[in-house]
Amino acid sequence: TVSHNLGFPRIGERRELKKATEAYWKGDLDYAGLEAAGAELRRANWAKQQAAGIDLIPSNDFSFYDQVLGLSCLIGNVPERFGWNGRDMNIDVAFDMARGTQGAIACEMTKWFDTNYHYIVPEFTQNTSFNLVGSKIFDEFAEAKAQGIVTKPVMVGPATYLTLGKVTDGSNLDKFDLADSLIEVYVQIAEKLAADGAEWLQIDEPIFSLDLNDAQRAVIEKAYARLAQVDGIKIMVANYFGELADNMELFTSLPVEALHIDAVRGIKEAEVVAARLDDEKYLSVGIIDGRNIWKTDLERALATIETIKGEIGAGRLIVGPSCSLLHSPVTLRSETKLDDEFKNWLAFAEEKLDEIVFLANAADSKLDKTMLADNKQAMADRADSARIHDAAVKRRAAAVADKDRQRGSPYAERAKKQHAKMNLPAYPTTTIGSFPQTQEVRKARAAHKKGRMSDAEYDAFLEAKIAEAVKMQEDMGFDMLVHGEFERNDMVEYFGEQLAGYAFTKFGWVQSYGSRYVKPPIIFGDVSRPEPMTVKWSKYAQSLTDKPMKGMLTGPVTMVQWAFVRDDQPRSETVKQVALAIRDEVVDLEAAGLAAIQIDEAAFREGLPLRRADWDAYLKWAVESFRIASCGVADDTQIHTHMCYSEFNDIIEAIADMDADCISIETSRSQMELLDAFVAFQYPNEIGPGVYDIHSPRVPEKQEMIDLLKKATKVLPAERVWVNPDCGLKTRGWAEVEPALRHMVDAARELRDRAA
Ligand code: THG
Ligand code: ZN
Repeated sequence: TVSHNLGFPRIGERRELKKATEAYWKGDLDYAGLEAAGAELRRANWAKQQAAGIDLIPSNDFSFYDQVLGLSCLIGNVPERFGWNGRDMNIDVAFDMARGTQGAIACEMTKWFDTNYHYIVPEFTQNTSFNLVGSKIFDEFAEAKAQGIVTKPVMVGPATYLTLGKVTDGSNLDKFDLADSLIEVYVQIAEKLAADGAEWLQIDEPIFSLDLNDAQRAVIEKAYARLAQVDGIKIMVANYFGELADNMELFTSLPVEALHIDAVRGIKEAEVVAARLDDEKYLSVGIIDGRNIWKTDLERALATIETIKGEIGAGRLIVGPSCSLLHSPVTLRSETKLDDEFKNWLAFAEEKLDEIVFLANAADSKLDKTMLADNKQAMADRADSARIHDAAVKRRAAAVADKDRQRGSPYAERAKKQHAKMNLPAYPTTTIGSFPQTQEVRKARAAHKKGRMSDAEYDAFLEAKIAEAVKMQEDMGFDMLVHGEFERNDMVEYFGEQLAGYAFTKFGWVQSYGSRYVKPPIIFGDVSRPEPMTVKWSKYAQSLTDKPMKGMLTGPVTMVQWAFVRDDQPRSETVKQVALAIRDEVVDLEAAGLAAIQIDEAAFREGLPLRRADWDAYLKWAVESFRIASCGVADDTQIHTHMCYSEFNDIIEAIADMDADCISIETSRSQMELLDAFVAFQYPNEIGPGVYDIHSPRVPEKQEMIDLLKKATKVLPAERVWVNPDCGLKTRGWAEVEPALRHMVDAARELRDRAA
């Protein structure tokens, strides 16, 4: 039995990758220094995996930015606007594509399947050709070999690559027609790796977890029939993030030496796949959860492994994680602040390696009895720990009834009361909530956290920041104000820290995109809100102005989507508990005099299951949870929500069902294209189509925003249109934000004047 890993986190135990790349971008570290930092991370990761006893150790799982971008560079797929010479590949080309240059806007980035990891979207045009111009995959193989390890190089597969990219030249190019030339480059890569001495090549095709069309199936069939002709290297095709479902037949008939399945999300199918496998193939059983942080129930996992071994024999059995460990934090060893009982329930990437090796050994009759006994004890401790179970929370969740998911009156009546109460003008102006998190703000938070700034000093600091923000918004002429969220770190971390049932790590970072990482909270138990979380700041902000202040909260789906979630109850149950906790906060904000409350659901679309068959069930509980969170208020309290860049067409009905009084969405990048769904559906409530693209440092002119608003009011009733930026402003600087917001408010005024 072979122990196997699909990928190891590349960020380092102490975010060394972030520090090196950001220093390189700033000019504080030269290229040699950057390469040295990368080489050290790779060396350490290979050494760790070797020491743990992993047989099949990955290479090319490292990247300074993103592995999909890395593939684009390997095969020379660089958009023309970057002025690349077509021959010499280096890391600066990748960084230009990821971050943009003076003359060329960055490539788009979007979520990697249903994770919080973002990849750089490949671009295809009628001029696209693929050539093997990079050497990273070979260099890293050689590097590991010099370290005494024959690794298994990893790359994203051709069908997945074509699926994830988009045609950008407006032509009618069918991107799947590029398959033939793309496949030939894969053949060259496989041949060269074979010549270099590689035994295995892992090709990731997670699109097997999606509903596939004929074009995708054709690419898969062609690609692996062709790659099967390459001698001297064994190919493993990996599916992860879901079941194979109706792709089972196609997957199991691939003419390759090994298949990897996600035996966590696809546990129901694992034995079926094993039974269908022909006598030649290896099966990699991804039974250790690469997406979560809980210890595996080793006894249960071993039972599955034994059954599969019974089907295929130990000689063809491979044991691994469900997916790359990229999505797990690096090591529990650093978490010296977590108490031992809790820590004993967890396994991060390093600890998962031990679980993999345990299972592979056990399958070969080398059972580590001590480890098994300890694991059983940990499972039992966690299952009936008093820290997990809160009878009051469970009772309350069970008692939720229709009336708790219903506002007092329909939107039309609520709107009248809200407008009478707040007396807003036409085209009311507001922002999404956060203002720039400046060095000053970050420094103060860090000083407070380290005890160098007292609670009183920190509170005074935050009050001063809020007062500045309120004054600035009043001066500019905003109609609905926000307090600016200076007290918050991450929008899920801040709330999680104040909720019962949540835990926090100190170093549990996971890459979100490029050098940006998040530290997802761990939801381990029944969730409740012991005390108000934001009321103090919102109430203070409201006390400074006669204009309506908007309370700012994160919605239940997003709170759970961006956390590590307990695996001992359905996700929907956890979301419901979080919804009730948020509801308590909403009701308290209303009582404190806030006339409007925004509940952000930035990750609502991201939580949508990968397969359509699962959508309805998700949307039902996702919408219900928003309604539980928001429906505790009177008709004249205005509920807002916000969703980040999303494909809304598929879910517009569900969005309307959420019944927020107003939704703000990203539309400016697409020149209002995303509004189409709202128009076609005749979205009944108020909408704030973002008119200012906050993802760019560019300051938009007043006239541009007037044009966008005119476009919007052509298709939406003017009396239901709000004026706001695309998204929160926390990642921007005041130098851009201030003029941009002035232009935005002026744009709204001009439209208002013209209408009058
Ligand atoms: N929070 C969480 N997930 C997210 C976002 C978020 N996923 C989608 C999107 N927003 C990703 N965007 C970002 C933007 C900035 C950062 C991370 C993800 C960021 N991180 C800091 C860093 O890496 O320096 C660390 C975090 C901090 O300082 O608080 O800036 O907003 N959960
Ligand atoms: Zn947003």
